[in-house]
Amino acid sequence: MFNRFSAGSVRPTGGAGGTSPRRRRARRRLTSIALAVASAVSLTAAVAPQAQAGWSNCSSGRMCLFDSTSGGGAYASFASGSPDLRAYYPYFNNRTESYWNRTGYRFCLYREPGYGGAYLLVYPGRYASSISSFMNNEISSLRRC
Ligand SMILES: [Ca+2]
Repeated sequence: MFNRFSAGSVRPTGGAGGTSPRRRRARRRLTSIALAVASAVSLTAAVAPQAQAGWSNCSSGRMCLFDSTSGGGAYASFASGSPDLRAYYPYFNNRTESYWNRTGYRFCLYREPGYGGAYLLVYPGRYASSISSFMNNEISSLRRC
């Protein structure tokens, strides 16, 4: 079941668009928890991961999500993100257990489709071998942020 995604990079989809005032307010409400999560992650993510089969699937310039911890299992990679993993990468909806941001941009990984709910803020070059239980297997959309 992993072969479909492990064969190569998945084409990114555009995720540009405006942000509604309602969404901004919702995001503000969740900022504190998101920042707390991001802080916890960044403590363990300052150095590039060791070269291993799983991590090495992630090419420079891509934001990579992995189905298992430590860069394991199936993966999907993105240049700019996806507004709805349910629609565009159905296997990966609510599947992410580790990630690596090999882009020069900050990325936000959201709990809900449409860039909704709590999010993880991932700085350029950062990775996580595992993510907090609140966000583990919950990521449903992502974009540069
Ligand atoms: Ca979700």
